[in-house]
Amino acid sequence: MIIDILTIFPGMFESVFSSSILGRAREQKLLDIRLTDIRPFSASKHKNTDDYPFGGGAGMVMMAQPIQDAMASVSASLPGARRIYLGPRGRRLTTGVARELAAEKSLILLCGHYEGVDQRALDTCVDEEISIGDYILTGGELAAMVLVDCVARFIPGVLGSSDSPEEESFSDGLLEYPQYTRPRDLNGHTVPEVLLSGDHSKIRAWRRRESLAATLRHRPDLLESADLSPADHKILKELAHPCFSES
Ligand code: 4G4
Repeated sequence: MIIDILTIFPGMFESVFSSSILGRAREQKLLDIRLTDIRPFSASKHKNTDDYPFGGGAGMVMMAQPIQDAMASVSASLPGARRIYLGPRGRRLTTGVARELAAEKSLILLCGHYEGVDQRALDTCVDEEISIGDYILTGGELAAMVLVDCVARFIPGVLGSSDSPEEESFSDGLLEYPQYTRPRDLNGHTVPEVLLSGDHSKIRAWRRRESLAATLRHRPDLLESADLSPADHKILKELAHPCFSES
């Protein structure tokens, strides 16, 4: 997959995209991340990318011209790419959206700054707006990094073959069960016995119960759309009314 990011701060992305799983995915050519600096596309003498808002008010607005020209240049090399603007008005980024975007051959991400982007650039250069959550950032760059990280996990081969994105939190709509590694005893804090038992069906059942318990406790709203079996519903009933369950 090719992702081209249009930004006035290309330097912000270096370490995030070179580390860990994203760095490996790029080395393996599973992911080609390109950074396009918008500033050189400015037609103004001093390569400005922002200007005062018509109608007055505080702050600056990103000019349409540099964005339109940068987008035209990048689009020419990536015909058919989905052009996404990261902004607080957008459709919320979820696991489902990430899975959908991971199926694309290429994406172009536009990062806004200041008070936002001249509406005419958005009208002519962008297919959709996506938001990573209900809060305001100083720029779209961090949102673009979050989107790339989240989407990359669904590109086949990016996670090791034994590690599936579909086994993580949210893919069945539940929160993750607790994880432990060595030592077995950390200053008296021990690992749950069942995980040392070697009984894999018992371990699976314990983990499912822990996922259900964590979801009920921390995000009960998720249970409404979660993928639940009759056995799961029985466990949830026990968890909600502990005094009625055996043992
Ligand atoms: C668009 C309009 C994304 C983009 C205004 C970007 C939050 C998100 C920006 C701005 C962003 C999000 C500078 C306010 C850049 N903030 N929730 N900031 N601002 O995905």
